[in-house]
Amino acid sequence: MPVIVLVGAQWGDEGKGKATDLLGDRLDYVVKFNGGNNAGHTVVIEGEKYALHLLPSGILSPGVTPVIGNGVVIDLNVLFQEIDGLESRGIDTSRLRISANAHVIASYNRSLDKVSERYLGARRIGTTGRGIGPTYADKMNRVGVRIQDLFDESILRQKVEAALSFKNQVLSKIYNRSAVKPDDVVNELLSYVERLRPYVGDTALELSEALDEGKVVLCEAGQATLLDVDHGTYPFVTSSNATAGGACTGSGIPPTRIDRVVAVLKAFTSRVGEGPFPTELHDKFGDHLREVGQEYGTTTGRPRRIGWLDLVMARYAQRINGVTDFVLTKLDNYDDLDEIPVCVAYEVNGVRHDEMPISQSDFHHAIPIYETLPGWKETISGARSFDDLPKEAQDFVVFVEERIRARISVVGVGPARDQVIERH
Ligand code: 2SA
Ligand code: GDP
Ligand code: MG
Repeated sequence: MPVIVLVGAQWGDEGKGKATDLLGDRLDYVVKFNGGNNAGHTVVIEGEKYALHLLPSGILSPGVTPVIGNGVVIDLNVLFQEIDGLESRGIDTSRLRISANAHVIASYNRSLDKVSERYLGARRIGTTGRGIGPTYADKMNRVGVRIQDLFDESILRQKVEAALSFKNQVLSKIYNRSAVKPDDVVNELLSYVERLRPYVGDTALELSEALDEGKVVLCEAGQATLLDVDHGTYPFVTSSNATAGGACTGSGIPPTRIDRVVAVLKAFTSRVGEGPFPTELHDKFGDHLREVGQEYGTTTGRPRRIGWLDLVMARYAQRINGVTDFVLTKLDNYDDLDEIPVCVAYEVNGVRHDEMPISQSDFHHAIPIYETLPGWKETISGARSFDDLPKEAQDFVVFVEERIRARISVVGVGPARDQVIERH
């Protein structure tokens, strides 16, 4: 009954899409359990680049059934654009399954995301503007619209009217926007129903039956540990649970069925949006890593903020997710550096912290304590075994592994599917 959960160990964009793709031929199901089209995974297969947002990365592996779980929020326009885009490139998307309990991102929630960011001004979160936060807020407020509601027009109308009765006050009185007409929202959502119908089902039941038959399921997180609404750098987080626990609530798979948790750790750190970032670089090294790593948002194209690898954060990710294996990505992006600083602890108000400080203010003021490792100054993208790596690169991997409480079982040395080293 193997269930593997795959999470990001930092602030996202660690290379989760590629890690999922790598496991593809050993999987039967790939389940997306949180977030929505705020996510962006880039996968390169045979020189072809695929940017996925809403669809699970497993959609690219022919033998895999991709599932959008109940914990996901769905923008239906984006869903069908993504399906059409893949179909036009010869990728079969007919296996897709969508939970009837997943929530729908209505147009008014996209508007609210954008206007609330504008009104927050300097206190903004730096969201992707996709309506993620307001849609999860509706879910918790119990005024959300679920996929199943689309199949009963009168229920759908009641739900949209209930949601808008309050929101239209906010939109018009606070944000000075014109009120949204319930009919317009209902008609837009109903226009997707017939295309949606074949994909929708009780995915929790389907997954349970698949596991009883011995199938292998991967639950793939969107965003990452430090963006988790409970365990991340709140309020500079997304609005869902991106850590391993979210895999259960967001898919209906019980905790007792999970036996591996794989975390993807990038060899340096990136972040998009606002919020604290102790190892952030504002110098030529940051610019260099952004360029060699092509660190620009897959969804919004925003330049990502860049910093050195932070092992305090990686240890935290190990603990919060119960990580059994790490995938270390983008080691090749260090090829040109003479030396590589790695953050091993923080200093806050003169006190050393080996664990994440409990208070956000302390985290804001954390000063990294670095150990500096020698670079290897050669191209490693052709390495396919650990022994192919130069001694300094091997030492870097071992140094990291000794400080993160779990083995590094895969090392990424380039964006392509085969540019990896499997270690154990
Ligand atoms: P939101 O839109 O409410 O989820 O934004 C809240 C915070 O979560 C961050 N966030 C992300 N961080 C990194 N990558 C993400 N996905 C895209 C990508 C980002 C892009 O893979 O490149 O294209 O800009 C992602 N999604 C959400 C966000 O920056 C806020 O800090
Ligand atoms: P995700 O959101 O975690 O799936 O990551 P993104 O796709 O947003 O960003 C990761 C980027 O790194 C993608 O463009 C990948 O093709 C690329 N990538 C993944 N692993 C490696 C690696 O080991 N080396 C290099 N150079 N690029 C990688
Ligand atoms: Mg991404």
